[in-house]
Amino acid sequence: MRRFFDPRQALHAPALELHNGGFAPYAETPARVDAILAAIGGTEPPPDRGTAPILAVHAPDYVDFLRSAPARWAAAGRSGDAIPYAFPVVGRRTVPLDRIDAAMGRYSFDATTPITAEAWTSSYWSAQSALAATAAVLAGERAAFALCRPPGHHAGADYCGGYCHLNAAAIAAQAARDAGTARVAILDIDYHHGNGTQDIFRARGDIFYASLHADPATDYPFYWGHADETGGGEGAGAGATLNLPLPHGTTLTAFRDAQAVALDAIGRFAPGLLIVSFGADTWRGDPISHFALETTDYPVLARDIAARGWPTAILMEGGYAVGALGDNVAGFLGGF
Ligand code: SP5
Ligand code: ZN
Repeated sequence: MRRFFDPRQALHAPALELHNGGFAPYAETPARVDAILAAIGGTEPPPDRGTAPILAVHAPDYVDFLRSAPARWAAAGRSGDAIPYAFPVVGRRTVPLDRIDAAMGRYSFDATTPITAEAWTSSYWSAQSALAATAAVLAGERAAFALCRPPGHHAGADYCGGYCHLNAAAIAAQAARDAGTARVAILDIDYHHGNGTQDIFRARGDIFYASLHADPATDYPFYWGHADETGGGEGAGAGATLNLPLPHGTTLTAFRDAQAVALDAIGRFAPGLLIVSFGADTWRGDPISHFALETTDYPVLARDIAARGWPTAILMEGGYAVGALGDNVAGFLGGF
């Protein structure tokens, strides 16, 4: 399987994140990259397809903000990573975003996603890796992998959050549509609900989004991913979103059954391309998650997906147990 990654994706390295009322070491560390690379062997750098495929998904003002926020933070006299602290939730309205803190809150949905000086560069190349894997599949490869780090599925069209700045899966799905694939399905098996991906496509009927994740009644991101969110907007998106929340302690049997439900729904949609948002934070020892999958479960899950026969681009999302991450990712790719 071809595998894509650019070394610039490892530059983004926030020091701390807000966690349970204090600052804790940032879980989405570039050490994740080293662990995965050591386990899967060599990768190819993606070609540079520029900002057009990113702007096909993300708002231009949001992209401008991501690129300029670190300099604005420094110009305000701050050291360290840019982190928001005030959000326009109450009385949401349009205001001038001249002060960096107003802009930070406007374009973020949480305070766990610093915008470092390298956030744009790393996220840009993460998106390029996703585009390269998708292009390889559209050109005839059975499957391809993009080591998308930073991850993407929490980022919306105009907001960051959940360690994500650009939504690589959404950018890849839209690029496939623009290349002529009529129907694209996204299967999201990260521990967390992919709220950004859902938001970006929720009103559309041409891109199906199915997600298995920890029940948002107990887990981040709380405000999305409930079973009654089935897609919407004016008509076309109704029924093109499928959320399958799962309880803490979920093991292979229940996860595999839920994945089969998602795959059956995707089968009825009949996609020309499948994009898998793959998170290894479903592993039993993940430091921020509460499922109980074993390393030996990942090849099983991957084989179930591969058996459906759809051309498939596999994109990395979460997974924070660095010591087990390489085996879990290599196992999934090997099983596929
Ligand atoms: C892509 C992805 O998996 N994003 C997950 C974002 C989860 N953020 C909320 C959980 C915060 C846990 N913070 C732990 C800090 C430990 N040092
Ligand atoms: Zn996750």
